[in-house]
Amino acid sequence: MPHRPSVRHWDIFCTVIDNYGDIGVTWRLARQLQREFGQRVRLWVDDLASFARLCPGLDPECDGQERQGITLQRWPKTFPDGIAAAEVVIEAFGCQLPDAYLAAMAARLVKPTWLNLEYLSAEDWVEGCHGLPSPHPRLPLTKHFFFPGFTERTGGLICEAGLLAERARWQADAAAQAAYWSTLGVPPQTEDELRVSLFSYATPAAGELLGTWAAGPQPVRVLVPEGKVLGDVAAVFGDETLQAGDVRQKGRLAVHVLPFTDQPGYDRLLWSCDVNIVRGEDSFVRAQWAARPFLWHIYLQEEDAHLVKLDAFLSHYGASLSAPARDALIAAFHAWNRGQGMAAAWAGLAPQLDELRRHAQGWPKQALGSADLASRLVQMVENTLQ
Ligand code: TRH
Repeated sequence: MPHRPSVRHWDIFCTVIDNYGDIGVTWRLARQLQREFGQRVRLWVDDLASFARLCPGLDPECDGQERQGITLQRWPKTFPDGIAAAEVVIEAFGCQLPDAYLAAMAARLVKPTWLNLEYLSAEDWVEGCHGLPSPHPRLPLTKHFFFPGFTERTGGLICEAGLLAERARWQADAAAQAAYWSTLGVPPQTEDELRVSLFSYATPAAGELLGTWAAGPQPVRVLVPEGKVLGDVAAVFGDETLQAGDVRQKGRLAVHVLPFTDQPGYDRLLWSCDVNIVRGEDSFVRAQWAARPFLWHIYLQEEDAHLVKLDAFLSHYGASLSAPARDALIAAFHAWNRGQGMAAAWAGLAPQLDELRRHAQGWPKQALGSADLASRLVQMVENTLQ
């Protein structure tokens, strides 16, 4: 029988820099810690309006509220005095904890386990940095780095218990998928149609690929959740803008703009498409759990650091592919992230989709390894806080 961890109070701090990745990851993790490990979690967020997009029902005007078993707390510019520190403190993605809260941590008899949850990377150096301590210069506190990753010597990847089985059931259930498409106002998939979800940053690669599909031999239906790429999609049809509910057709291409949903809703979209185009960190991981071929629009970093990160992932993901499939995948990831060359890249990728589909099915178990991120995190906390 698996060991049940002690119930502890956790405070997770998250600043919304831009987009939804930081809040997407912390909200997902908070829910998993509560549901699967019985932990008591309070999530501090500086931008509740952004958070409300992926947590319907959240009131952005309300400073403190309970949603799905998690206490959601506005993280105000001036942090209130008198807040007691939790036993476990997660500082997400290097956000700076408020001084008043650090003082509360230092005042605890048993100092909290303090972790900096870092961004996901498949780069080799992550293994050497995962778990490293960083003592506070003044206070009797030590922060440890927690690096998500794709190997046993990292913090692993966020994946809820039972998710892969639930996804497999969904993908085997044609009736559930038909009902799903119908609620979105999307027609049933015809036998020869390719169905693609598109959630990327703005890029000319999107227009180029959609144009290729419009002029191509196969019907392609693209589902686009409202977001940054809509301008590029609109331009393909000569429109200024598009919004949720809009449907456009050009040649063999049909495009449906979908409303932004909650995270389980987005998972269903990924599970229901043949190919997914994703971005950032969290949707990138969810596309892998969807077990379908995907393209990753990586978040841009200074000095092209993101390209190193992109290639590190490709070398893991592509390791067991045949040379033609690997080359085609690398060319397509690069073209998308360069913002050009998608027509040629797609011509190379399309004949490899069967192999990529088979590969995508085996990948989740390999990527997860012995344990998911929340399990590794709880174990690390158990090891430090007896
Ligand atoms: O929004 P992002 O671009 O976030 C990025 C990255 O995390 C990046 O690494 C970080 O530095 C930057 O933010 C600040 O992409 P990401 O990570 O995929 O997050 C999107 C979240 O939105 C994810 O949790 C899935 C969720 N989502 C929904 O809940 N509903 C939807 O309809 C869609 C399309 C997404």
